[in-house]
Amino acid sequence: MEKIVKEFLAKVAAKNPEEVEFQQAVREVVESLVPFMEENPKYKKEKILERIIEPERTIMFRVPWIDDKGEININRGYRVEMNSALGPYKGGIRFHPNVNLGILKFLAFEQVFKNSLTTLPLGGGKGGADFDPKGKSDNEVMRFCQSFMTELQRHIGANTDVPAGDIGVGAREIGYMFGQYKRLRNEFTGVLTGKGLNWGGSLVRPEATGYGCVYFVEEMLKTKGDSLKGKTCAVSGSGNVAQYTVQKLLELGAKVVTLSDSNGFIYHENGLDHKELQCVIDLKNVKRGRIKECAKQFNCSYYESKNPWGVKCDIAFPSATQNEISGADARELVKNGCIAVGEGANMPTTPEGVKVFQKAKVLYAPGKAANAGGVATSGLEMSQNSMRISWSRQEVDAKLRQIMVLIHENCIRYGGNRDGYVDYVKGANIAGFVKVADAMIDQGLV
Ligand code: NDP
Ligand code: 2IT
Repeated sequence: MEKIVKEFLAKVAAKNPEEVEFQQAVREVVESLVPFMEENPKYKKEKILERIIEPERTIMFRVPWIDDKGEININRGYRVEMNSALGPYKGGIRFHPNVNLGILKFLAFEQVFKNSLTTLPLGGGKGGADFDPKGKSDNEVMRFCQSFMTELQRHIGANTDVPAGDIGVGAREIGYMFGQYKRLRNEFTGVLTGKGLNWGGSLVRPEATGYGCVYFVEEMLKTKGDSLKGKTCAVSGSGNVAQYTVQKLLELGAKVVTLSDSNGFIYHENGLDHKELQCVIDLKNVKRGRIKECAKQFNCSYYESKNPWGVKCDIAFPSATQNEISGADARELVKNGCIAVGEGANMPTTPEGVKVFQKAKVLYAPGKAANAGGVATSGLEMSQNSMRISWSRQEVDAKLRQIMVLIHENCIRYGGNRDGYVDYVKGANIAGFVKVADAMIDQGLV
């Protein structure tokens, strides 16, 4: 078995050199799937694994724009249309200076499995640009978004490919991109999700990734007769996912002791309260400042150039970026008594870190299961757009909750071990794979 995995991964590495994050994401999935495929030879015969790692289409394009000084800037834009077996390509857009093809291919690949897990009819894709929104004026961000969409619009559509937000892309950027799409195509359709509430957005979409992640962790704890009440939680990041993870945790009686950004983290020994969270939301979404600025105001500590994984906590919620928990960080978390991890971010734990958590029997929920609530609610936004109606907050939240419960059940179905430990990685990978693979077989050699 190990030989098959090794040979397969060697081919992937040779064909996609330098795309280290993509290779990492493929490796995790292949390690889960090869034993399953040995028992189900039809997938082997149909070469599903070989097909599923190759994007159906990759688009790369020039994005020229003019900054406030009148200078010309050039960025590189991308859309990776990975798999449309289950529905239109669906997945976020990331604006971050480190964006490259390998990172977007890893994200698009993970998205295929995640979207399959949601139970909704969604294919998988991801896009973005190596644009850094930090320090840019609203006008600069708008000009960039308009230029980006001027090219992207010819490749997407409500029934073709439906982008959304991700790192560096929130309500502001979705607004600018939607406006440009509408202007160029002269049509008002649900071509993007995460839209404003007045113009086709869904209630609970902004909160959905964080809320969903907390619901998933709640389900994991339930299997041990435990709950979130009174648990000390460490959260990383301070953007969309982190903010609403904290909000739901506070609602459920947990204590949140950390938040971070790419410069450092704050440690709040007594736990953040709702008022302080509101300050963070305002700081990050309106003033666009640094998390450091909260430390003085909240009378708590700030640690420059450090991540939060050295603090004592019961549960970790990595909600910033890929590979933010190393093997050493995972060992530190386990040593300090961490019993569960809910990945709000995509692939935030290194392969070594994942092994540490699993060996210590930590309840470990990989991103493609734990953070699927965001894209699931995007799927609900698409349904509402198609029907031209809006569901109430309660309706959307109930559907989101139900989807997270279903994903959790599916992970147990495929990932439950004989000793009672649930391998959520294996469970999510196999459960996500089966639906896509069967659809690909049904649809012939495409
Ligand atoms: P935001 O842009 O709103 O926030 C990102 C946060 O992560 C910021 O605090 C940012 O700090 C920090 N961060 C970003 N890059 C790095 C880095 N290289 N090192 C350290 N910190 C970093 O993004 P989201 O909250 O939307 O996304 C966070 C994660 O969740 C990502 O992995 C994303 O793929 C994932 N995700 C998002 C979903 C969504 O619906 N938005 C859905 C599912 C997953 P700084 O401001 O300093 O850059
Ligand atoms: O990683 C993700 O699932 C997202 N950024 C959300 C994608 C979406 O289409 O809502």
